Order: sequence, then structure tokens, then C-alpha cells
Amino acid sequence: MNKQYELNRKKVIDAIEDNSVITLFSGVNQKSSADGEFPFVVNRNFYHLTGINEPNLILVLTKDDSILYIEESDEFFEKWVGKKISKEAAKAQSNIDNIQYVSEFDPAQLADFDNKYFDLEEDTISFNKTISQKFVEEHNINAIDVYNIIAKSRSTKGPAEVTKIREALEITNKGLNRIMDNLQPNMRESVLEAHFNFELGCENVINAFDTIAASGVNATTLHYVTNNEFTQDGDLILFDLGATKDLYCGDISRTYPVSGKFTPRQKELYDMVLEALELVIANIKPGVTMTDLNDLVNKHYEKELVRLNVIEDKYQVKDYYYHGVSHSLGLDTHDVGLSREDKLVVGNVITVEPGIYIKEENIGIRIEDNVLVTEDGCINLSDFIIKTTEDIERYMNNGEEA
Ligand SMILES: [Mn+2]
Repeated sequence: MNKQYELNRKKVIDAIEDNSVITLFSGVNQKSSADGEFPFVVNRNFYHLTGINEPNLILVLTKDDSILYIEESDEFFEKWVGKKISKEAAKAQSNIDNIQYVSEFDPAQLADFDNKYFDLEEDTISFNKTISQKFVEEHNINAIDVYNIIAKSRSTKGPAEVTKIREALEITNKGLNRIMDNLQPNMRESVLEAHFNFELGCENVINAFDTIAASGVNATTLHYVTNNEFTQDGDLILFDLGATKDLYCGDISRTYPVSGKFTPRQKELYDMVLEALELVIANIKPGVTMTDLNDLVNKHYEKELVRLNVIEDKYQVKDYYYHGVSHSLGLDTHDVGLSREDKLVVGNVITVEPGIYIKEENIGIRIEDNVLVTEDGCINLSDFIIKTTEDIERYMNNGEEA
């Protein structure tokens, strides 16, 4: 994996002029109260180039060298909080040979370079100015923003990064199976969320984003995350969730019948959404845009929603399907560097997530897979996570007919 971070550094450094320097900060801890800190959130652009998830580090990249500055170990800190990353570990994780201490970092060393790049828009939590913005002001540096260059690099994934996403999806699958093992009527939605989180805890990974566990009509609210209502017999429940692996995200939606069996009406609507998913996957290849893919879904619904008596004319589709079908996926759940109008290229990883939301019928259905764009199409990275009504019913009824 550490070779991948070296490749990422090369992609980025190749995209800038000679005699340039890029300076990146990993981020700092943020206090949440007098006695607490938020979990540390590393600047994903820093992580993309180093594979290291630690606060207070600095990366300096030039055409000739990569230098990583880490914190010196501290006995008092170690007694209370733990070890800081060592030079050996930093080298092993990043494949950077030149590791120095932050105390040795001298801003004056940037002076000789013609172009001084900083990640001025750092995605790390910063309610005022970013660390880079403060740094360039303090040192009166005429900085160029490197954000878009790194974001572009992040939008295509190397094989090692795809493997991490697949590992995140395998953990996500375990969590979904545990949900199905325990799903029944009169359960608080948060209990099902807890079942998912149990599997993540066992694998020592964190969520990619807040879990949506939305039963019945709650599923028609796209970002319902309160998860505090009770499942009802006969309803569907929509889950949108994902595990991470080394910060690479999975993002999966599945919709299950609370009782273990779909009604005929639920099944015909579900199959319509599943057909939309399959239609999109069949059409993904280099050169198409995510907007093109969304148009396919709308066209499919214009016919099918009329046939299934949800709408009377095609202009009503937007009342029942009101989000895009795809987004980029990687170190962020909604990853950077790929817009809806960009033509897909080999190495993009995107979600495919058609849904349908019918408040009058207490139904929200979304089915979401994650795919890798290849030379002649795509590979569905989450194809092993069951999703047909037959497979779901069989699983929920322990292999017996529902
Ligand atoms: Mn998604």
C-alpha cells in the first residue's frame, strides 16, 4: 500500500511546474469542550499523499524530494495519551525516506522556490481560517492553491486503493447481514444501527458517515439519521451506511422488509429500482458522465412509474425521485475531484444509487452499489452484498421459503 502513496505523490508533483514546492499540514486536534476533543480528522489530501493519520505533521514535496516532518516522542504525552508516530513507522507507512522532526521545519526553506503551493481549502474542520491560510499570512507567502490538483489525483484510484474500498465493503456486508439477522417488528431503528456498529467495532474501523436506518415513511426523508422510531410489521426499512478501511469508504444502501417478506406491491416497486440500478451499471464506461447516468434513471422511471400507477405523467418523476444517481467515492464518502459533468475515466470509483420515495404509500426504497470504471465498462465492487428480493427473503428466513 505504501507504494500507492508514492504513486499519488508522483501524480501530484508531475502536475506542477519545475522549481515548485508543495507544503501540506495533516491537521490539528479540535477541542469539543473544556475537557474533550473531537476525534481527530486528518486532512484527506495529506492522507492521500502519505497514508498517515496523525495530527501536527507537515509534508514538503518538490520534484526532487519528499520530506515528512513528525513530532518528537514525548514521555509525558506517552504516559497520558500514547505514543506518537516514530520515524520508522512514518517511513514504513508513507514510503518517504526523509523523515525529520517538526522542530526542524524552517519556513525560510521555501523562499527559493518560484511557486509555493499550499492546500488553502483544507477539508479539515476549521471554523475560521485553515492552517495553511494562517501560515501563509503569518509568513507573508504568495501562495498558490494546490487543492484542485490533489482533488483530481484523488478521483482516480490505484489498485491498492480499490482493494481498501473492497475491504470496507466486506465489513459493510457483515454489518448488513447482522442487521438482517436481527431485524423484526417493534425494534427501535437505532438498535439496528447498533448491530451494524458492532461489526465495525469488531473490525476496529469507523463509519464512513452517519448511518441512515429509516423505516416506513421515514425513508422518504433522504438524510434521516435520528433513527429513533420503531419498526412496524409490513413496512420496509431503508439502510444507507458504510464502513471504512484505512479511511477508504464504502457507501451502500439496502432496503429490507421488516417482517422478512415483501408484499407484492413492495416487490414490484423494489424491482423497478433494481432495474434502474442494473441499467445504470450496464451503461457505465469511460466517456459517459454521471448526468448521463441520471438521465437513464429518469427515463426508466417516466415509463415505469406510470405503469405502476404512481404518477400520471412523466413530469411528476421529480416528486418521487429527487437526488442524483451517482457520486464519486474514496477517502470521502462524497469524494472530490469528479463533477457530474466530467467524463468518467478508468480508475474512477462511483456509487450507483437509484431510489424511489412514495410518501402516500409509506415507502422509500434505495439500492446502492459501488463500482470501479474500467476500460470497457465497470466492475461492481459490492456485487456480493445480496440485493434481490428472493435473496433477501431467503436470507431473512434462514434459507427457508418465506
Ligand atoms: Mn451514496
